[in-house]
Amino acid sequence: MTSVTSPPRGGTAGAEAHGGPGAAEPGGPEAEGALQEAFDAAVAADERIEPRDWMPDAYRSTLIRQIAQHAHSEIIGMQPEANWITRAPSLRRKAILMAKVQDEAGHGLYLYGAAETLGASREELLDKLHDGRQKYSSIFNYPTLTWADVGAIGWLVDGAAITNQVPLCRCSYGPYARAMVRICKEESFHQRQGYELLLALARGTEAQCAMAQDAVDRWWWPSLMMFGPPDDESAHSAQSMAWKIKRHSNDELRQRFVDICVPQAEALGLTLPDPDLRWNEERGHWDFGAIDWEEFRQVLKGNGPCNEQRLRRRRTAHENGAWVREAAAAHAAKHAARSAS
Ligand code: BYC
Repeated sequence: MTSVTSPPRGGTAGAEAHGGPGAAEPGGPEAEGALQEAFDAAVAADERIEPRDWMPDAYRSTLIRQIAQHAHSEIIGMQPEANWITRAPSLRRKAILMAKVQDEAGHGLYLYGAAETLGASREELLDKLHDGRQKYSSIFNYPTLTWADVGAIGWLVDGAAITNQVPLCRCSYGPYARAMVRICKEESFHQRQGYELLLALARGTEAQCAMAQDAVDRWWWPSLMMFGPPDDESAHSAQSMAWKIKRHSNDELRQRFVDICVPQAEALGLTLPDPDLRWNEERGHWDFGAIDWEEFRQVLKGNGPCNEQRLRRRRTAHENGAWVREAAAAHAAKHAARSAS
């Protein structure tokens, strides 16, 4: 998008939106109004907002909040699965799991990179994660008790993530949308590996099948919570949808996910732990039972089963990596000094 380029870098583009150069004082309230109008028109026309473009402060801070939370989820999300790398049951499973966990680190990097285009540095965002000022997804505060949890995470957690993230590929902010395209491709591989892992267990011995069922029983409800609070309690949905950051509401995406999972569970030969699950002919969707929103609130407050452990481990990893960051900075400074001389 070029029409809302801010005046310092983009000249008179904003004023032109108001009827030609000179229509408004650069930087004055009229110019600001013209920029806002051009921004609104670009969003309405489904154009992409790019880093150089003018954008309302609240749009910028909403994006930073959501992208940061997403990036944090990716790197904290490495922990529950990494717990099983040393105990994967075969070399093949170990190689696949290592690749998946590395992919999550890569997703974190794309997303921190997208947040940097909005003026939020990675250091600042990590500080906010480490001292609890920014959130990460509730789902990663649950423990991975058995090998089948790796399958359940792939099938359900990555499945929920894809359902949520595919529409984000059409997000109005260019760098976030483009990062999501690549992330979604990798997430769909992750989802398939989880499904295939669970299928192998479900078709295995009685004990393996029971382990798969137990994992699905524990991960189903927390996966539904990944989509966020119900629409009537979602603080940001309406504005984010108006800005075309989010394309669907939390409840719409949650329903879409349930509709996808029911036939998949049947194909796996596993049961979803919800006695109220039934097809609603009139709605053309699966009805499902009540979600325990008190559990969700507690997890968000830091009282989930693994909140403390996840953050402690993240802070330790960050401290242990300090020498790498220092060495990289010293290396970059040396090269900059050399090229300057
Ligand atoms: N957990 O107004 P709402 C992955 C917060 S990782 C924690 O509906 P919004 C993967 C919300 O932030 C996938 N917090 O908010 C990695 C807000 O609090 P603040 C992670 C939640 O932003 C490794 C408040 O509740 N995906 O794929 O409009 C291995 C009110 O909510 C949660 C993303 O992050 C939650 N579940 O909508 C495997 C996707 N839900 O910020 C897989 C990008 C809500 O006001 N994010 N909150 O303090 C989004 O799409 C949106 O941010 C949400 C929430 C749908 C999550």
